[in-house]
Amino acid sequence: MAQSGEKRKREDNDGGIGDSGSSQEQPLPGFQLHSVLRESARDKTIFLHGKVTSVSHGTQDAVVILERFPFQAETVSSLLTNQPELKLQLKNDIYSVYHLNPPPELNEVKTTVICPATEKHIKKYLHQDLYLIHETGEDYKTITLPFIEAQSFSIQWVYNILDKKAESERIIHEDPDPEHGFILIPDFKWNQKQVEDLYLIAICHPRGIKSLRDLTSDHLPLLRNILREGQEAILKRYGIHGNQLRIYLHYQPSYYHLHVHFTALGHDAPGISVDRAHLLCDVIQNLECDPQYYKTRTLTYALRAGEELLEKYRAAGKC
Ligand code: DD3
Repeated sequence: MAQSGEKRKREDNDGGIGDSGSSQEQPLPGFQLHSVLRESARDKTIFLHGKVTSVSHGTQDAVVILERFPFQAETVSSLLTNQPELKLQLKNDIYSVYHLNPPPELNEVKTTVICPATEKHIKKYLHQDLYLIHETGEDYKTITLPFIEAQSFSIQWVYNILDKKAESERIIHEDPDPEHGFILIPDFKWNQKQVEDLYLIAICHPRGIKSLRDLTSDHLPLLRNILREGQEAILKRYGIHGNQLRIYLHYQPSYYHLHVHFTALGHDAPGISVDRAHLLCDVIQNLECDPQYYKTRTLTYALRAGEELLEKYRAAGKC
């Protein structure tokens, strides 16, 4: 049902985001819902698997993520001052509940589209039970690394950002040094309308550093640079100090090119739990104490049922 990894890679290499004029005119031609992959009432999000059909591409799988935007202080009062239509739901003493229909410009829904979506994209968003892995340095070499090398997940979008072929107008800060440099850019998850849910990523210029596991004391200048310059750039642009930021790496990451997450401390961004997030300041200190820290330590993280890597650990009798 899903496009092959081959096909996906070829399309990515054509240039990636923002270059295909036709898909911008009609991003989801003839969308038909196949299934709801996941939903969260708390996060006001729903993840859909659907099919789109066009003359040029035939029928393709699509993953569509719908999400309600947070309210913004600048626009929220106009919801109430411009004679809103309020439908009374309940009144009791001084307490009442209404349903308000916002004007269209204050009622937008963030819509993230992955198309063509591969089997892996679809699986990724399917709700599944989680299982904890305790990955030793040896497990990494014999199980995880071969899995990473065999998988066909394209990181063309990362290279598009580094090569200024996509999102170049969104760059907040760049240190162009090929060894210690990086690009700081708002993550897809952030609409940049309010700093309460600020979310930026620092993507490092050097290529081939897959994850935390590849880091040694050789990378300390790069990591210190990302920490310092990233904080400075965010203070300058958004007025948020380093002590109000959560700066961390994921293990496992969603994509195997070293990147660092910068999120607002007050925002419970996805992936900030102890089973995934590693504070950059701790990573730096661990490497200062032991240059081989991340080569040798057991790292613990959760995987979803049905994920290929979990199956590999099961087959090796490791969980
Ligand atoms: C991704 C992890 C990847 C769905 C979604 C996001 N920030 C990105 C392409 C461009 C980007 C990101 C995969 C993919 Cl929603 C599947 O993330 C991106 N550009 N996280 C930015 N700025």
